[in-house]
Amino acid sequence: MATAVANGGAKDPATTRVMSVYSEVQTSRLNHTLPLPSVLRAPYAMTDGPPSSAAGNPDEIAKLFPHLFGQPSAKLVPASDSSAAPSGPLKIGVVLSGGQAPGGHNVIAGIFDYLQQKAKGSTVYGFKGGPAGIMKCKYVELTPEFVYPFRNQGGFDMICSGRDKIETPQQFKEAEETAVKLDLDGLVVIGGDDSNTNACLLAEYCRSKNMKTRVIGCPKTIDGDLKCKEVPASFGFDTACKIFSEMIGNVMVDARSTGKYYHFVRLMGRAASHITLECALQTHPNIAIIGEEVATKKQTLKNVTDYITDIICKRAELGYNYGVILIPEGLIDFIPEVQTLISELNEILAHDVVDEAGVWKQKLQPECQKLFDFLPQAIQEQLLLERDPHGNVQVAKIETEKMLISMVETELEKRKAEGKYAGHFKGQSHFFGYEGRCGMPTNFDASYCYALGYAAGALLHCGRTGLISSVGNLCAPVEEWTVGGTALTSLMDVERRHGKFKPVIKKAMVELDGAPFKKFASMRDEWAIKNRYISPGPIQFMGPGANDVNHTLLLELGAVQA
Ligand code: FBP
Repeated sequence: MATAVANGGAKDPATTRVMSVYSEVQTSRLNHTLPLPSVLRAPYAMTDGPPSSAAGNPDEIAKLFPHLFGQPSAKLVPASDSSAAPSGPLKIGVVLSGGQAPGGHNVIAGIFDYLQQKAKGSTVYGFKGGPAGIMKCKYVELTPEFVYPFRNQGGFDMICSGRDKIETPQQFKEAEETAVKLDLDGLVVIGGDDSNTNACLLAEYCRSKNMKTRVIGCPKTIDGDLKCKEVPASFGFDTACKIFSEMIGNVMVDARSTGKYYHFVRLMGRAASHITLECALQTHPNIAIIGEEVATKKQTLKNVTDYITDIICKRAELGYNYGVILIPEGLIDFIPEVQTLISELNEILAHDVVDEAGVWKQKLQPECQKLFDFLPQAIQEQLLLERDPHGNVQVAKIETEKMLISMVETELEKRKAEGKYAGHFKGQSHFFGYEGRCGMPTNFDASYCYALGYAAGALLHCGRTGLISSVGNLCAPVEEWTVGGTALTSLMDVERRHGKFKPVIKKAMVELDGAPFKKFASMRDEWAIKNRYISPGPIQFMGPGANDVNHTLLLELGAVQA
C-alpha cells in the first residue's frame, strides 16, 4: 500500500486511523456512494455572471481588494463535449481552518477525486494543523490510500485544523514561500467567516504579486452563520443539529419520566442562534431563547430570567415541575448590558494585568462594575479568559446555563416567599457542543461537502481565484444541485478597528422576519405550556429520515411554509 509523504517526519502512528477497529457503521460508510450534481458528472463549461459588488461599503472594499473587487461569480453549465474543459495536472494545497464540522473530510475527498478524474497527474498537499501548516510549510501529500479511511467519516483528523491567522506581512511572506516552494497552482481554504476573509486576502496578495497560486474558499461551520443567497448553507450545521436534537429528545423523555428536573441545555453556535433555533424546530422544547431576539428587544439579564421564571410558574400551576430550556452559546454576548461590559473588559485585557488586587476593575464604568459584581464568580472568571486569535470572547467556555439556573432559582425563591409560586425547581445543566462537531456526516452533509470539494477543484482548474465554492438548489435531489463560485469580496463589508478599515465577511444572524424564526414564534407559546416534545432519534443513513433536509434550509429556501 502506498503511503502518504509527509514532510517533518513520518505520520504519527498514534494519530492515524486504524480501519481494522472501525465499527460496522464506520466501515459501511467508507463505501457509501456519493451522488454528484449532474453538471459535475458530464462535460461542463464555466460561465461568468455580472460584475459583483460588496455586502457593504463597496468603495472601501474596492480599495482593500484592488485586484479582485468586482469580479463575477462563476457557474458550471453542461457542455456538449469536453473540448472546452481545461486540461493538465495541477498542484493544489488544502487546509482546514477553525472548528471541526462534519463533512470536512469529504470536501478534501471531493477535491482529490476531481483532480484524479479530470486533471490526471495532479498533486494534492494537505497542510497540517490549519493555516500554521501553510506558514510553516508542514504538509502531507495525499494518496488514494491516505484519503480512503476518512471518506464519509467525521472529524478533521486527516490533516487536523487550527485557528491561526495569516495576518502580518511576515506571515503572508511565509505563505508565499510555501506556495513557491511547492509550486502551488491553487489553495483551498475550508473555513468559516474569518477564514474565508483570510482566504480572500491571500487571493488578493497572490494576484498583487503576480503569483500563479489561486485561492478558493469553502463554507464550513456548524454555527450556520456563513451563508448568503448564493451559499445557502455552511456544511456541518445539518449533522451537528441532528446530533444535538437526538440528545435533546432524550433529555426530554428523561424530564417527563421523573418529572423533577428542568434541563437547561446550552448549545454551541458562538455568535448566532441558528443551532438553537433549528434544534427547537426539531424537538419542541418548553423554552428556547434566541439571542438575536434578545438583542433586538434590548432585553436585560433580568428580562430573560423573568421570561423563564414566568413559564416555570405557569407550568407549576398545571402540575409540571419539569421542562427543557434551550440556550444559545452566545446568549451572554447578545445582552446589550453584557456587551458593553465585554467590550470594556476587552480594552482592559489588552492593556492591563488582570490580577487579584482588582485595581483594573476601577477602570470599568460604574454600571459595568455593578453588573460584573452581580455575576456569579465562575462567570466573572470565564469572562476574563484569554480571547481567541480573532479577538472573540470564548463563549464555549462561559457557562451561561449555570448562571441562568442560579438566577432563576433566586427569582423563584423570591416568588415563593411572596406566595406567587408553589412548585419545586431543580435545574440540571448541559452543554452540547463538542459532541456534535465530529459526528459522521449525515447523507446531506456527506453529499454537500463532496460537491463543494469537487466544485473547488473545478474552479481552480478553470483558473478562478477569490471565489467561495457554492452549491445551490439544496432542497432538490442532489442531481439537480447547482454548482459554481461566488466572489468572496461580494460577501464583505468593513469594520473600523484601531482607526483602520478591516474587511470582514458579515456573519449571517437569525433573521426575526425570516421563515425559521417566524415558524418558531408561531408555536413557542404552545410548546411552553403543553408538552409537545419530539425525539428525532439518532441520525439515519438509510431508510426513514435518512435524506430529510433540516427545517432551517426547508424554510429559508421556501420548500415548506412557515
Ligand atoms: P468555527 O466558527 O471555526 O466553525 O467554530 C465553531 C465553534 O464550534 C463554535 O460553535 C464554538 O464557539 C467554537 O467553535 C469553539 O471553539 P474551540 O474549538 O476553539 O473550543
